[in-house]
Amino acid sequence: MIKPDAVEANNIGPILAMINKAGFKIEAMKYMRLTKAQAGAFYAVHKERPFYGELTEYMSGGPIVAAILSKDNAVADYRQLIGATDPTKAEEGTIRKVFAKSIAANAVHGSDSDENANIESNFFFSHLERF
Ligand code: 3AN
Repeated sequence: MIKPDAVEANNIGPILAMINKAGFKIEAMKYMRLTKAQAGAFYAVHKERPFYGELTEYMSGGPIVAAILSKDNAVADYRQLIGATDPTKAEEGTIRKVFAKSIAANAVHGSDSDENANIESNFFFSHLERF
C-alpha cells in the first residue's frame, strides 16, 4: 500500500518507479479511501497495540494505493526496498528513508509473510482484478 501521507505529497509516481526499478511486477492496483472500519479490519492483528486507534484513524484519513506485487522472494525483497518501520532507522535509498515522515506516516505498507500477503491481497482484490 502507498499510505495517505505519500499520496498527499504527490509521491505515488516516484514510489511506483522505485518498485518497478527493483524488479517487481504489478499484478493488481487500486486507488481508494478506506473507512475507519475497513482500516481496522486490515490492521486487526494490531488491535491490542497502543497505536491501533491512531493507525486506523490515519489510514482512513485519505486515499491510498493498494497493489499486489510479484517477484521471486517478494516479501523479503520488498521489505528491504521499503526499509525500517521507523524512517529514522531506515537505510539510505529505501522508500521510507526517502519519503516517510514518521513511524505512523511511513509512506508505504508491506506484507510481512507470504501468508499475510495472500490475506491482504484477498482483502483488496477479486480474482477478476489480477493480471
Ligand atoms: P511494518 O509496516 O514495517 O510491517 P508493523 O507491522 O510493526 O510495521 O506496524 C504496522 C503499522 O503500524 C506500521 N506501518 C506503522 O505505520 C504503524 N506503527 C507501528 N509502530 C507504531 C508506533 N509506535 N506508533 C504509531 N504507529 C506505529
